[in-house]
Amino acid sequence: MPAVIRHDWTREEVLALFDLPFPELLHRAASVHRERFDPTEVQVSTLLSIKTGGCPEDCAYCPQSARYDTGLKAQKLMAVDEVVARAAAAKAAGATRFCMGAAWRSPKDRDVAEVAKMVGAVKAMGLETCATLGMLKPEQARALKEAGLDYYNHNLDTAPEFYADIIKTREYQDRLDTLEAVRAAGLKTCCGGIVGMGESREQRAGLLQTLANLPEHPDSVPINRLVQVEGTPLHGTALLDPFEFVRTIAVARLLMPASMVRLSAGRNEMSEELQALCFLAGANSIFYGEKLLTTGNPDVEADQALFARLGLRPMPVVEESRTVHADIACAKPEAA
Ligand code: SAM
Ligand code: DTB
Ligand code: SF4
Repeated sequence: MPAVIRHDWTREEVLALFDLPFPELLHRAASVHRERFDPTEVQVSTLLSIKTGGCPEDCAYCPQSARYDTGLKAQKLMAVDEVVARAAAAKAAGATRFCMGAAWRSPKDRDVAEVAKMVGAVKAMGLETCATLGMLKPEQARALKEAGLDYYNHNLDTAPEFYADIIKTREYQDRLDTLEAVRAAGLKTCCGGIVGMGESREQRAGLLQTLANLPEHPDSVPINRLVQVEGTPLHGTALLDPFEFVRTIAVARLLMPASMVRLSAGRNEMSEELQALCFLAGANSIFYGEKLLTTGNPDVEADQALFARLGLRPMPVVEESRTVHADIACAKPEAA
């Protein structure tokens, strides 16, 4: 019987998982991973920044905030044709999901109309579609769903109690409201956060606890390790112990057994051995392609070689069956 899907994790329970001896934690996470997934399969998503820089928000980690001098050149929204060409290249390289990111606080309705055209065209190519455009109103989420959007990425970023140290221009509740609008529109959610921003272990546990106690577990959970960009307030933050990063992945896997746990930003600064440990700890998704949004990611050839050395394969597009599987597991704990 696969591990039960829970939404009532306490902070103490999550911290107790973090505190387990490393081999015990990895064994448990790897076991839970195998209950619902083939551990040799890794889902591959490619990112494209469709609107870069000049963002009014103050997210202390972000190179795209207009408030920090990071040397980034702001660019206006990309033309639909160019996005389609980039999606075709991603598909040819082996990606199955294409994620379009925009440096907006929230899109205007005319922006949503333009992104809807991109979504429709990318979907027609047989790729899964994902967008991350900032805060959404319910009708905007519905318009994107109608255009063929599969996933919407909107991160909680960190624990509620650390959030105000990182972002002051919008509230934690705003993020929860956008996630609610996204779920209500019938979109799948991609929601995670960033570690290595100077938070404590208790705050890392708080991020994962909040994600797991959402009304539905996010379908994808990106765990980003802070990419330190010169000019941002978080540049120079003490580096997170790599084993603590692996623990974070393992606890995410244990708390959200049916979700894709994505080893996200920060891979370019990780050794291949560390990435392999993350796959062992239950990570089963990556960003694939030379660039994340504005910063570097491992080359496609390097990732293909790593997959070959580890015996990993790209995961085929997951149809609705996985959702059904997750629903079955959502039975009340007492019925399990
Ligand atoms: N502007 C939209 C928003 O904030 O929701 C969408 C794009 S924003 C760049 C998407 C996510 O990228 C952020 O929520 C954050 O988790 C992640 N991110 C941004 N800069 C990062 C960095 N330097 N290191 C790690 N993750 C980062
Ligand atoms: C997510 O959680 N990580 C991605 C994606 N969602 C949009 C973004 C990472 C951005 C890293 C910094 C950059 O390249 O600008
Ligand atoms: Fe803007 Fe998003 Fe960057 Fe925050 S994370 S500054 S909202 S692009």
